[in-house]
Amino acid sequence: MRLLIATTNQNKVREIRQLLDRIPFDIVTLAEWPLVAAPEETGLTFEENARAKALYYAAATGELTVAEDSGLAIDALDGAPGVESARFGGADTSYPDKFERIYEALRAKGTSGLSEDAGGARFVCAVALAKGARVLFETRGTVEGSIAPMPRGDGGFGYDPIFFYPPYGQTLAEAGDRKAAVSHRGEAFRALAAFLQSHF
Ligand code: ITT
Repeated sequence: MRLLIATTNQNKVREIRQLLDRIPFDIVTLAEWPLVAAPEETGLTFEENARAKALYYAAATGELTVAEDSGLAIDALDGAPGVESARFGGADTSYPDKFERIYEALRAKGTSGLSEDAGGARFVCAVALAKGARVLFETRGTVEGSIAPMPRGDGGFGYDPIFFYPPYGQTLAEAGDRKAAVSHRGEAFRALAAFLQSHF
């Protein structure tokens, strides 16, 4: 059986491959379909976007397809950047600039940006599995944490340097291989792996 990991984000591909390394599927990626353009992401929720991406790529390729939509939700910013995480501050804005915008927004809310002041934050990962025009399975993973007072660490990707995970006493960018055990993506893709193993 083949399974298409339908994402344009190579950091996601790397993490998802590791999370699915025990399932007996041939993992394929969008590299096999260079002419298939990425769809617009217009959903208001992670779930809507994950379903839309899975159905779009399943229709375009004919493959059993998994897609995910993920992002960082900060309580003090009413859930921002949320579904806009990848595009926050503009598609070409670097992550250090995105971090600075987040610290600015937290200061504007009257918080210092420190964990206790800013309240909680979480990473969310909504996963959808599709074949043809049908969604076969959906799941969501989350990891709870807070915003670190300053970026730390150079592992992971995206917002990991500012996401402080209290049980580790580190940001997820400092957690190295320990990220997968607790991450939003880890939780969601372990549930997907269990579904695939029991249904295929
Ligand atoms: P695809 O839609 O092609 O999958 P994308 O990167 O555009 O790729 P999303 O719209 O789901 O995907 O945006 C996810 C963004 O959320 C990602 O680019 C990061 O900014 C952030 N993000 C998601 N998971 C993360 C993680 O594990 N660590 C840090 N940041 C993460």
